[in-house]
Amino acid sequence: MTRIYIALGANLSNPKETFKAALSLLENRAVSVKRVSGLWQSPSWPPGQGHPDYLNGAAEVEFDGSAKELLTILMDVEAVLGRERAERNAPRTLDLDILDFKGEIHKSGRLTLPHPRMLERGFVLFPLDQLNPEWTDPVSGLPILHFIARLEQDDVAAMKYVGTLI
Ligand code: PH2
Ligand code: MG
Ligand code: MG
Repeated sequence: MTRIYIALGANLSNPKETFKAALSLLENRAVSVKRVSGLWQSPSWPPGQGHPDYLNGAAEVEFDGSAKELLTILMDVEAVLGRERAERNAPRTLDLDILDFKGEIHKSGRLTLPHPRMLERGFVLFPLDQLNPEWTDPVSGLPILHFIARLEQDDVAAMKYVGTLI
């Protein structure tokens, strides 16, 4: 296990094709994709904005550089695949977030590790749990099941499993 996990998200154009393209662009940039979770569809969070549903997944990758170097690569791949940086939570063709980088804890302008809101989101926790049910939060040491059990029942019920990427 590399303990580098990336979240995939998209709610514009063709998310599944975008994810495939993103993973192959990552491979071209020295990010080796080890495993990909199943894909989950869920309403855009926060609710009530009328944005399209998201497709989400997660990938375990291997990478020899730093977390910041990985972030630069993720932003580059987002840009290549048409991501426009609009306001917060705006619909997007591709969102690549570092969830966990080898258990590092870090806070700077561009990068917060582990990902700040991941523990409250079923669309992050469900795919990560598929990749590694033994995952623990680097900050609290608590296991992923602790956070899954804390999710709102409505949010859990809205998570729809839609199969694998390939
Ligand atoms: N990402 C967001 C905002 N809202 N909602 C869902 N369901 N899935 C996401 O990945 C997501 C979101 C901003 O990154
Ligand atoms: Mg995000
Ligand atoms: Mg992001």
